Amino acid sequence: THCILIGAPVDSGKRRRGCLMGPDAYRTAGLLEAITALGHTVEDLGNLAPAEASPAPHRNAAIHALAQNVGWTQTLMDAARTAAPRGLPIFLGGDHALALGSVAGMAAHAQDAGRPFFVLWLDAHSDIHTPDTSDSGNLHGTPVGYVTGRDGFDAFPPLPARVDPANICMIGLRSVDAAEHTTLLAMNIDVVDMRMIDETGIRAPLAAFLDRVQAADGLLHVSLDVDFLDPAVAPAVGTTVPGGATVREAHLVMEMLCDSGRVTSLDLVELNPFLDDRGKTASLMVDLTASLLGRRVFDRPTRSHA
Ligand code: DIR
Ligand code: MN
Ligand code: MN
Ligand code: MN
Repeated sequence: THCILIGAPVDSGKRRRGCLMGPDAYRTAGLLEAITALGHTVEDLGNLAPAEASPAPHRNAAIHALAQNVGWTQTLMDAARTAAPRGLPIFLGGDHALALGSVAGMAAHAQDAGRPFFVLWLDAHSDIHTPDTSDSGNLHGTPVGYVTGRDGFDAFPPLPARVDPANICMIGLRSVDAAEHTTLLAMNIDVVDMRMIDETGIRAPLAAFLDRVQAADGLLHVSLDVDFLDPAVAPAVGTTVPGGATVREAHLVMEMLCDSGRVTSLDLVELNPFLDDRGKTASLMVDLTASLLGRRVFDRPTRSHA
């Protein structure tokens, strides 16, 4: 696999600062070396900067840094579309607002390629707000709302391709706002909360989703929010929520994704190195990326997740 690293130091999706240091923390933690050691080639596009944008103020006065988020969305949508035909883009965040651009761009790529497009959202949060439903005004809570074509994103670039809510699976949920709850049920999105993981294990719901991707011969984008993980093992995130995925659960997800052979793009988001403990969160995210790209202790007898 040819991996294309796209530095996206987006720090405009929420008020607490520090995610702009994320891309360099991943490089410092050895991401390029880990990818190369697995036999892949890697190309680092460096850190991008947001396009200029000057949208009118949004009617929700709480919205934070609208112009920067609009600019980043354009930049990253274009970067995704350009990179995807050449390899596997890995978006080094940066906060989750980067996914307005990365996911929209990958969806456009899938449409160009005539392939169904699926999204796996690994997060404590469902991020399906619109600028109108967001109480916090933090646009990192809106990428799924944007890519599924919800109303209220007039300030943003028009969506080149809408993501079908039936093709989205969210795993790790444990902080869902009331307005999001209603929307998730109405849109019939596949939601796997922590209770379900406790009851069935993380393997069963992921295997069912991957079977659907396989049956459709789809392209799969994975969006990994640091707060998917338990804050005890991944403290470097502004929005910690107790009771997250364990190190082992997260590795199993990545190993199953690798076995599926379906992943065509990846976001690594919400790492705030300012809050890290001697780089442990950055290092864990690099190790998880390595599992996704083929690192394993021993091969399994078959490479199927079924
Ligand atoms: C939260 C989003 N529901 C909000 N929080 C996130 O502000 O609307 N944290 N995405 O990572
Ligand atoms: Mn998120
Ligand atoms: Mn989150
Ligand atoms: Mn909220």
